[in-house]
Parts: sequence; structure tokens; C-alpha cells
Amino acid sequence: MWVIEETPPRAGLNKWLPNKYSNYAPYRYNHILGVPDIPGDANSDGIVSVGDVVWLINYLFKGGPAPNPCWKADVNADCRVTIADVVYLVSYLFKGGPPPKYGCAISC
Ligand SMILES: [Ca+2]
Ligand SMILES: [Ca+2]
Repeated sequence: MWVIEETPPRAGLNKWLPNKYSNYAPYRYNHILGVPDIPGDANSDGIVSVGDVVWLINYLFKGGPAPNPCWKADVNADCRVTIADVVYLVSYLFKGGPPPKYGCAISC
């Protein structure tokens, strides 16, 4: 049978022989499109980096787009998105500070 493997090192379209994988049960997870929402990932690119710091500063002080969802930018979990979250994120990224927390379910 032809299968689409999504896990490296054999990711891609591959031909499997039925007798070799007779107990194979295919499965997939639904609704896993896009990147996961992780605390601190203000710009929603899937990683926490200096780009998120820039995104937050742009949002807070330059009228840039809001983080979506907003809770990802509430990295200190005080239920607000402020300069304190920028400081928290910089501390995590460059000073060995604690990792971003799951913020409150707030709107930006
Ligand atoms: Ca990011
Ligand atoms: Ca906060």
C-alpha cells in the first residue's frame, strides 16, 4: 500500500508491503493545522525568540498588531500585557530567567 509518513527519517510518500505491516493501524490527529499556541510566542511563528520581544514592543508602543491569542503575550501571567512582559521575556531569553507562563484568557 502507499502511505504518507509524516515522521522523519522516512517522511513522504512510501510504499509498504501489506504482509510486512499486517498489524499496522493508521491514525492521524485532527485539527493540528498551523503552529501550536505556546506561551511567549507573541508573533505566532511557533518559537519563542527575540522576534517576540520586538513584536511585543511594536504592539505596546508603536500600534502594531496584537498577539493572537493575547494570552501568549501575558508571559508573567498577571492578566495584562505590559512592559513587564517584555522584561520577563528578555530575562528568559538572555538572562536564564523562568520560562513564559500560560497567561490569562484576556483580549488585546
Ligand atoms: Ca515567536
Ligand atoms: Ca502580563
